[in-house]
Amino acid sequence: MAQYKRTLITTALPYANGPVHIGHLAGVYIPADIYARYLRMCGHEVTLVGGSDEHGVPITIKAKKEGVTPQDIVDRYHKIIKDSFEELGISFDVYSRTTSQIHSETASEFFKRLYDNGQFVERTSMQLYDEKADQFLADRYVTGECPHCHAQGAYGDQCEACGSSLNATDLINPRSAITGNIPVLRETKHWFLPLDRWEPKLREWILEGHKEWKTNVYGQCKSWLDLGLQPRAVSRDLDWGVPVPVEGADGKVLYVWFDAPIGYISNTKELYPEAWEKWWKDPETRIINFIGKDNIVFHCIVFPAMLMAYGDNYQLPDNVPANEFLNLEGNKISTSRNWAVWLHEYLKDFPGKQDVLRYVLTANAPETKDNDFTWHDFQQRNNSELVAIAGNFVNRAVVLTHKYFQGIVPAPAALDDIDKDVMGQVAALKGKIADAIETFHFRDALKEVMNIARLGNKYLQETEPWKVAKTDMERVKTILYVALQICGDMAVAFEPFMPFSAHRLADMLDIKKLDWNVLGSDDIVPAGTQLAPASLLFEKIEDDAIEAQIKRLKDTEEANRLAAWQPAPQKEDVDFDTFMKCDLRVGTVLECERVPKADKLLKFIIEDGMGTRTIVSGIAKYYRPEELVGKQLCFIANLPPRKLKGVVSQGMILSAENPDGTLCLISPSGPVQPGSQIG
Ligand code: B3M
Ligand code: ZN
Repeated sequence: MAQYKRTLITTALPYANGPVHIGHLAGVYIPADIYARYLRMCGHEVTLVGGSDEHGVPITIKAKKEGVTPQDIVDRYHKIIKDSFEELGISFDVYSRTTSQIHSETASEFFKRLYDNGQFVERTSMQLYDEKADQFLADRYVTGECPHCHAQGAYGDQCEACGSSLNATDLINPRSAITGNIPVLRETKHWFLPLDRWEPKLREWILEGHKEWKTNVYGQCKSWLDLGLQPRAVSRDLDWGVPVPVEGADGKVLYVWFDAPIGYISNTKELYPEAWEKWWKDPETRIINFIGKDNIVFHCIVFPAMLMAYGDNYQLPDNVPANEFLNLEGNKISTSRNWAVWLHEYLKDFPGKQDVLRYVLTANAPETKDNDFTWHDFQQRNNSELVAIAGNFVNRAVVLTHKYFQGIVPAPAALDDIDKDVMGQVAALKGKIADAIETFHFRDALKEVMNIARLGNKYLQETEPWKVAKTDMERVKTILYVALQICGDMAVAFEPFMPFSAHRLADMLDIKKLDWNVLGSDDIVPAGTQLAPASLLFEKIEDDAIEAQIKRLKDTEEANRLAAWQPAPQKEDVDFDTFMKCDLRVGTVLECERVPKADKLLKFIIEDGMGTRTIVSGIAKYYRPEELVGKQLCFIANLPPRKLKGVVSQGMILSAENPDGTLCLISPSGPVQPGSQIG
């Protein structure tokens, strides 16, 4: 890093068509924030850039569904996203939006320059068109069968089942997402960025120049490059986006993936109207893009090709540490299916517990493979790691200092081996943590941070100041002095990961500034410092809070199941004679009772016109026996008798099953003579 003067850190711009969830946080925003905070603490010049991606088809679809304008949608979600990031402590220097004027000017100018310099090819092609809606169907406006994995419901730009990126015209049996109509093909003109022209340069830059990139990133780039790059359309027929700034482009806007990465530039401009260029065009600036794995190709191939095509000394990213995905309780996180832990809701449900979420999502970050978030793991990590290890150590050190020395940090006598040893071990962790952060291994880094607290606990366990206090107060002074230095180390090392707790701890220890360079030095909390009263850094999370979250997910699952319910497909045809063999009749319930030891079964005695018969039916969960006596029901009379839990059933009562699995008995709509046939 030494050869760089400054680092520009960008974070993928979340679409403003919904709030952000834990998958976004674990994949992009928390790692980026850790990295930015760490570099700042080291005294490095850093800018952390973010913003909402407010263009693209999903936003217009949502607006249509709700009967509002796309601007209403993005205004709503931009605010939720921005506020919740802030509350979580993501330390953006700027968080802006792609509907800002500075962005549309910047994106427009970018396009215009490429256009003027002959960097595009113009192509007329056939695109899907919805005649009823009277518009072209770009990207997510079409769904259909994926040509690769044959999943249904693939989008016109991507199949979520197999992850392949698609052109709308690749879909098998395409349907308009607006009207459900079968689209037709219509001619339209678009501008394409000929990625093939940049392929040799991209190959060299990535495959030769960036072997140090994460294997998932490098590997994805390599397979794209090995397949051969094709020109990519950078415009769309849509009325939401940055208008294409050339003659004859009415009704066309820049493709969202063309304008969104330019958002990194416009946001930097907004932050530094005068000085922005040094963050983009000075080779002494290092650019790092934090993204999720589905954005790799756009950041490693398309955007760099755009920057190369623009020229003017724009710098390419130095690293693109993309993460894999985080799942939730074993299932893929999904905005449309509401299968997510939404940040703004978490902040409401767990006030003051920002650091717990930051901790759990880092400890379990999907850095090398997809990972799973579960509420039980969340609770467990809070209770047995944050509370039991970190909180407990700090509390013991501070409480004992208050007990024996009125909260004034004692001056140590000469250090024993055990004291030097623990301080040496903490100092050694500093290098490990720094290395891990600088190579984007935030999970490992956090593990080492927690090891500082583990060392502290072990040290107190071994030195037992509460026992020594009975015989040797001088020794207690040294022990608590050392323990408080370790608390100070924790405050420093916590800052990038858990800034709220770090600052609370720093306040408790009266540390004015959290500076990475003092980590592991031996006088972070000087003797004579007056400590604030001990306060708990972390609190236990009780079962009921966790159960409430799990219940919410179960309710979501149920709601999704109901929403997805479809009648069973019609059975094969039967001929009339076969149907007529089935003897369906009406009967009157004379008696009804539960079948012992079978919680589902009711036993009916039915008057069937010819006498009485016994029928056993599995509907006990939905009816009380006494409410059925006297009712008329329909049954099949000519099934062979069957023994159920020791009772012989002479037929089957007809019922229908609702989507939620509840059963409903079928009765005639008026009185019918028992034994009458149905047909
Ligand atoms: N909005 C896609 C996404 O949220 C997109 C990222 C843009 S980064 C320039 O996955
Ligand atoms: Zn597929």
